[in-house]
Amino acid sequence: MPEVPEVPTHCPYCALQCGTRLAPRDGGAAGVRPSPDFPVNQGGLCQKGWTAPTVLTTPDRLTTPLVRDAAGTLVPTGWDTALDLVAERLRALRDAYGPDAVGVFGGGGLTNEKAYLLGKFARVALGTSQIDYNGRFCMSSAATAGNAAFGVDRGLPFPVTDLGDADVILLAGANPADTMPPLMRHLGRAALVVIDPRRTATAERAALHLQPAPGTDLALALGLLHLAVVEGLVDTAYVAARTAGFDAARQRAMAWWPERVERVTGVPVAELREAVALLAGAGRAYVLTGRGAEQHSKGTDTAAAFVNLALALGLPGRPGSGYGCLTGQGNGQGGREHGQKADQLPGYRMITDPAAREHVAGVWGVPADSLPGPGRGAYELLDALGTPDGPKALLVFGSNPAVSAPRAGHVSERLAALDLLVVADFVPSETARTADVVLPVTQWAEEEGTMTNLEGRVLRRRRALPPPTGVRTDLEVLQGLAVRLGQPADRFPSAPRTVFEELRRASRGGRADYAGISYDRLDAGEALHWPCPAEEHPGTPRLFLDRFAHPDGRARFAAVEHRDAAESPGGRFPLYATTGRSPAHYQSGAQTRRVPELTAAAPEAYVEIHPDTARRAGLDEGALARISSARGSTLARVRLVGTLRTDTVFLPFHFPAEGRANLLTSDALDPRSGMPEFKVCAVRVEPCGTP
Ligand SMILES: Nc1nc2c(c(=O)[nH]1)N[C@H]1C(S)=C(S)[C@@H](COP(=O)(O)OP(=O)(O)OC[C@H]3O[C@@H](n4cnc5c(=O)[nH]c(N)nc54)[C@H](O)[C@@H]3O)O[C@H]1N2
Ligand SMILES: Nc1nc2c(c(=O)[nH]1)N[C@H]1C(S)=C(S)[C@@H](COP(=O)(O)OP(=O)(O)OC[C@H]3O[C@@H](n4cnc5c(=O)[nH]c(N)nc54)[C@H](O)[C@@H]3O)O[C@H]1N2
Ligand code: SF4
Ligand SMILES: [Mo]
Repeated sequence: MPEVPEVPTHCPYCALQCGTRLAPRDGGAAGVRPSPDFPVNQGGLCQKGWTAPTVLTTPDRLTTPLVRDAAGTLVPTGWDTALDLVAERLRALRDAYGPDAVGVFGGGGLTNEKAYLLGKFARVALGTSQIDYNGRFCMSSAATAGNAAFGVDRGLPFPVTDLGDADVILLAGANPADTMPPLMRHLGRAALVVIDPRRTATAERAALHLQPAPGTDLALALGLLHLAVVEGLVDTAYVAARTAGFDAARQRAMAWWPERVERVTGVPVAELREAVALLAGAGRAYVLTGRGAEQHSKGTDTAAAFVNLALALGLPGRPGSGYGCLTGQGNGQGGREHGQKADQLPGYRMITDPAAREHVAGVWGVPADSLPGPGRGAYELLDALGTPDGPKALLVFGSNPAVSAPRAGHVSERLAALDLLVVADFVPSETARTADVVLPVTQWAEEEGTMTNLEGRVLRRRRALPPPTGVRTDLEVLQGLAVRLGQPADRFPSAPRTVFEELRRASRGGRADYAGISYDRLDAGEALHWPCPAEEHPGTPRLFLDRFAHPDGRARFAAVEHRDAAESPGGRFPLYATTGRSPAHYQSGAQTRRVPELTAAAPEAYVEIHPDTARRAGLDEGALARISSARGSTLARVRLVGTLRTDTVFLPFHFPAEGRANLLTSDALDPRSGMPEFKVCAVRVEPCGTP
């Protein structure tokens, strides 16, 4: 039998976008192996990447549209029937209540082409302002802080391979040993300073582990800046030449003397001093943040406080040093550039900017004043569903909010209150199962497109296999709906290459400029990081070497102040709960819970708890615990962890039904970014069965 050639592509999951080679096999399933030559993973893959092809042939793969019948059952139907029905009901709702009666919820896993066309579909075909996406739950705090400080938001303004030469790397609330395992090969040389309430696999490898109480990083970062100032470690020449606003930021930090920081965070003064000495003493140093520092009602200010520290030490834009945040989802970077955000148009343009509206409307061939204004952020959008002023219909592409949204019990009620819920997915996710119409779409290995990884590098996703019969691409679905809503078909092309060509024009001159990037250049093997304004331009692997993106070229310090989390432990809820990830599962688990190897590694919801805390609650290893907050309660299997703080429990959010960690989390939001407080709430823990 002739050998089928392997197809070079990338893992479907996280923002590392590890390079892979996919070997098509009989029956549609495929074997995968790491590309030996992709610099980001250098031959490594995590267990999720190795097993990703399993989801392509999962037994419950969606292969036909489903429509809920009068008896409440989802029944198979044809594409024309399903799309006609959706378009007809959307039109009726729009006629009755206006265009904002229809909402759209996107995702950071969508390709650039899908994210772009989804934003255009909302603004042009539906005319709604009510579009946002799950990246609001992920990168919004870091993005807001990055835009304010540097004038542009690219998670890592340098290639990940630069980290390999660092002497010291501070990781604030990131656990890449579990969340991006192949990244660890670039962190092997550096001394790591890890800030995490848990002694994670990453913290195990650290030179210094600071273990603050959840929600106190802002005080910690202010304290580190304080020490840098009083110990004369500030790079005054850099601060004078390249920044603005230092004095106001320094004044705030002066109130955070080390003993006060120890009192608030629980981190001993000696460790604070050691952290600053390590960072300031390094020739090449990086400050990186993850969701642990950012997913708070003060996440933007916290990220800004870590930026302040990096600026004071002269790191951003210095060769071999820098500041960055580790973007999470596969296309978490590109997904926040092309217009699926409530306040944004393609090219990272703002929807309130008249010049941006003119430019994008010109590319779209519509009048600028026909474009709606900014809509609601992701949580506010979900919270408004089915209310008198809120959307009556929601279209979901690439998210599973019934599991992953904060205060998920309430969000599930809002979803149920809709007149029409439409979900495009390839598996019956928990959200899809509650929908009125389910549209079955292709997966990564069955479609073409581009993704932008955590270092701003644009990558090609390639089709290696035919999709199952009956399945359409997201782009085909959007085109089918747009045409039924009265749009010309060529305004909503379904060929990814055509969509990308339009995206290039729409992004031209914007903050995230893709004008010079083409499928041909990418297919020829060029490494292209945006901005790339022209065909002859080599792309920009390293930003800020000469200037920051503000008009005066200077980075901005932010004068930020610590504040408490929305909820503190006490009374009926004496413990902190924090949430995050386990190595075996991805996000809401919709994909990875369908992979037997991964389910064997982590079969059910669990809670990490200190043995002393467990004993006081009457819980042993392996017992089923009920964890309760003011919102609701979750059931999870006890894992005793002797290195955890005694005042804190940890739950992963990958599990469905009564195992959802988000039944506990609150609706507190960051006022600047709309980021939910996933990382802090107050809980009680008790044996399951206790009334
Ligand atoms: N296995 C796996 N990998 C993934 C994903 C996945 O779902 N599973 N998702 C991808 C995505 S979208 C993302 S966003 C990234 C996220 O990657 P990370 O940011 O590394 O992941 P998290 O586990 O959410 O949070 C990191 C750490 O923050 C700590 N933490 C909790 N509260 C606090 C706090 O108040 N302060 C500090 N300093 N730390 C705190 C947690 O203990 C946790 O170890 O991972 C990506 N990779
Ligand atoms: N408690 C707590 N909650 C959290 C977090 C936390 O740390 N703690 N982290 C938050 C973060 S950082 C994130 S990123 C969110 C993520 O949470 P979700 O938004 O729920 O992300 P996924 O589970 O990846 O959901 C993606 C869904 O879309 C489908 N899908 C994947 N690719 C495509 C595609 O190309 N097209 C279509 N149509 N469908 C597709 C998948 O099958 C899956 O059902 O969760 C947030 N929720
Ligand atoms: S680290 Fe991320 S991109 Fe790499 S194999 Fe694992 S999930 Fe895939
Ligand atoms: Mo994320």
